[in-house]
Amino acid sequence: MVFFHVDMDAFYASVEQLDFPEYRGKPVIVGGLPEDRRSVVSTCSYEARAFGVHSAMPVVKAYSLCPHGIFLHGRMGRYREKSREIMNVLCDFSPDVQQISIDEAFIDMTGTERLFGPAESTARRLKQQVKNKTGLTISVGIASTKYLAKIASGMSKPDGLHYVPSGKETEFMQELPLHKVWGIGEKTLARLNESGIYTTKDVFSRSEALLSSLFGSSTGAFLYRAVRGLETETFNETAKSRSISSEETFLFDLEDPYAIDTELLQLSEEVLFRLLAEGWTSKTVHVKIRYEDFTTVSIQETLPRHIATAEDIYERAKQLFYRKWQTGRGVRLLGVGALNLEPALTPRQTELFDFGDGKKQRIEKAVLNIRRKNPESVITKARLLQKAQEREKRRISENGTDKDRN
Ligand code: TTP
Ligand code: MG
Repeated sequence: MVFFHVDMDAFYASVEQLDFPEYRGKPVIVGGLPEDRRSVVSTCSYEARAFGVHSAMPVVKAYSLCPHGIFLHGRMGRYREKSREIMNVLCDFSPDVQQISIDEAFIDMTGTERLFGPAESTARRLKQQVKNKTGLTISVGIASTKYLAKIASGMSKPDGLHYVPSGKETEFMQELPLHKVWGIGEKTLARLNESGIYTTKDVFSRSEALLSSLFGSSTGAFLYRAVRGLETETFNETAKSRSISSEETFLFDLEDPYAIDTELLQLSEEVLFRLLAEGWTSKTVHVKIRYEDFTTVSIQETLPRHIATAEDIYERAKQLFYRKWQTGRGVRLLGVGALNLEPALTPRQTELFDFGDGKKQRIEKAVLNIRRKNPESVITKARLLQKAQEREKRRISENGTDKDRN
């Protein structure tokens, strides 16, 4: 197996530097203005990282470290647009692209060598194409498992390329500092240290039984496999909780139903995009709401028939949202997901066509294909624009303005 993991460099900040040449070569900090008291840094350019600024740091702290930095609110729509452009380029290299966040994806490159040549030179070409077509740089990790590819892409950021040759997996892991082992967070790291384990070699020398007795069977098994460079359960099809979701934290809390609906539509589109791309279907839609004070609630519903279109997810998500939402309360994060995934194209899915959704679904698929070839933003925008117009019409007729005019 050959996997690429692709991760954009300082993604939001790089998009700002791309769109505003005057920011290039300067410390750019995205997340909020110094006077926004409670904002946190989403990300910052590598120039700002030199001052110790990093993601999730309060903007106020970033300002004290880097007072001459360029502080910006984010432009999520634009980042999504660039994200899609990048994913389109990746889709030219393999039919099997699994996007896992706004700025990263796995590409299954197994068996493409005959077509493209050795993995490393293909990765170089991929980097060049992303640069040419989107103006942005990426870092690529190449390895025999997704897990290792993910770690490898972080090895020589920015604009990096790191290859873990087949057969060298264990060696690679054993040279990795423990805190760079993906999946070991601060808590696990502290507990490992308490048990006298400081390096990946220390983990390697412990038996799975011992690791399991110390950390529980799932963490134990994870550690045992991770340091051997074996595929962990993280991205395995079998262990996948079989759900696909998209969520978004907002720079400003949303209170306006129109803004909320627009976000729900975008999230629904992302979920459908991934369902189609990965060949899944589902009957269960899930909505997550995080309020301004971080309380988080969720609601889900299973309907008798499968999701067929983005509108389908959107309509269901909207219903769920308004059933759960405490009207008027500021929404900090929204998530939409499809749960209990089933492989698409099972005989059951033919029922879709009985509900007259076949055409819609074919359109979605066509849109998906167009998106893969062209910047899809145009289509998304057209739909969101149409929504805006519909809403405007509704508003006018609700207010009776039409009649008043006549
Ligand atoms: P990352 O890939 O973690 O960070 P990055 O692309 O900015 O920098 P690099 O990969 O070169 O280290 O996250 C991708 C984007 O996600 C990032 O540009 C902004 C957003 N993000 C947040 O909004 N909050 C966060 O805490 C993190 C980590 C990322
Ligand atoms: Mg990144």
